[in-house]
Amino acid sequence: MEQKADIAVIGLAVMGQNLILNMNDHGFTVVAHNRTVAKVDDFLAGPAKGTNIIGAKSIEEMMGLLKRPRRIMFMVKAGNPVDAAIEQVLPFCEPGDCIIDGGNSHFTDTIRRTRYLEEKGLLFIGTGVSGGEEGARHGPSMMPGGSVKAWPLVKDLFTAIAAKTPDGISCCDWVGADGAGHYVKMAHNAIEYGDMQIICEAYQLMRQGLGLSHAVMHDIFKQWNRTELDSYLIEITADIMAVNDEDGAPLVEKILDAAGQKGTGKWFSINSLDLGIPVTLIAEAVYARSLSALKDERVAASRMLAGPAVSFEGDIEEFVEDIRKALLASKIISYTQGFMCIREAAGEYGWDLDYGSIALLWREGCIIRSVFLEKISAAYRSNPQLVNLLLDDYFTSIIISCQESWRRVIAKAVELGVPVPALSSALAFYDGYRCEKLPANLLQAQRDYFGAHTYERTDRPRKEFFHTNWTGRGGDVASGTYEV
Ligand code: NBP
Repeated sequence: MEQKADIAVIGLAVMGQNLILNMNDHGFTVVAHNRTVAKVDDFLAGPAKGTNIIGAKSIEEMMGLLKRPRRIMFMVKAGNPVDAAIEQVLPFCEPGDCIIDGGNSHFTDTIRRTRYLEEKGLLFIGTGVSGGEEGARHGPSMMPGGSVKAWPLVKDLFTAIAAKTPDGISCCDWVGADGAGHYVKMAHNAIEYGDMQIICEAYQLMRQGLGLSHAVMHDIFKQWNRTELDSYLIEITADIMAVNDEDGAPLVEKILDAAGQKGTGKWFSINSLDLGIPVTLIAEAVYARSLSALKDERVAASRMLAGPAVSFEGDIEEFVEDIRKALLASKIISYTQGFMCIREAAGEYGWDLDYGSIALLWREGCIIRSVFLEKISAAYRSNPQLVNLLLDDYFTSIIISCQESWRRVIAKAVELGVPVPALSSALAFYDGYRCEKLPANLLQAQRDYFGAHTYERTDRPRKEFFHTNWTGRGGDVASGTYEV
């Protein structure tokens, strides 16, 4: 058997097929395999017809067609299917071969798999592949991590097929060891949750609060896309506003308001709790989807729980500009929180990450692509030790210039009874982060009062703990000072 293929891809669902066609376009010879073998024939007779793509009916045949060291990429459902696919190819692997998981795997699975395969003398990459079907076909954002020695084996192929920025930089670069790539992909998806939710809240304010038509909202989103908000998600929102159903009514209003989710936003929110980082906007975005899914309950509640009998009074044009600024400020908070969590994860899991490079990976080829990411990249490039994006001059000046509008929007939303959980939690975070003295002193007093949990004092060095017998009835024995 002639060993002529550069890479094998297992998994011929939407992502696998499109990625293979993309690789073929860039001159790589790909051997395609799928658990349900009939899909190999369908692919070769269909989308792959007339290309250099080779089909393999078995793992053994597939492995025999590969150049050495062999590169085998999985585009299969995340979870157990990845472990099953690993066990299927293992008997045919030899030291130095590289297995790549391009699905949305949880980063802890990728850490485990990297160790497992490295112990067997193999190399493993867990890579985020973003941008959905279109990204996979024409250039995804790619976030590879895993065995460091594996990067030179895939670098040319990955950087060739990935999306490019307008100045030609590939949206693919090595992220870091073991699960770092999949972690960053999870963070990307979670930020996407946040971006989508704040846009939806802006729409709700304009629809429910101001009563604007879809034609007007289409124009507003189009105009916003010519500002700092310039992004794929604002662009498609403008498009969506302009699409009417067969009867001429806006299609978006006929779509059931019950959102789905596949878990990456939830994973990131859970991880943020584990790391102790307040990723409040993204968590609110996840909960907003959960609340939306309670459709039947909400319909019943809407008939029983009255809101305020107030309607908007004021200058609509000025308020729309306030909403734009609230959106921009909240977006800054969302990315700030996302990068706070990535930074904490780097420390926790031992990854050496380049935050400026990560922001550029998302510049094209993915759902959160936006002009804004250049500014994040520039902030980290000029100060790699930047503790928090909010403290970068560019972001500080924007958020300060937006905050009056942002406060007016939240106040008005509360007055009108329009739910804006992500926009308002972003403002609460901003006010908390910039607050020198939070009420946690009282909280610590309460904890010490009822549970002898101890407290630190403002007039003593940190890590010295005190307990007070608040009632005179408690003892002097304090609880341990461990943190969860
Ligand atoms: P799916 O997530 O729908 O997975 C279907 C593929 O997994 C099929 O090829 C199926 O083979 C294979 N598979 C399963 Br299920 N169990 C298997 C097993 N035990 N052993 C071997 N193969 C198995 O495909 P997708 O939507 O193309 O996504 C692929 C990956 O990319 C997923 O991890 C997904 O989360 C990620 N992703 C998807 C998107 C997107 O927009 N869809 C975007 C970014 C990332 P079969 O044909 O024999 O059932």
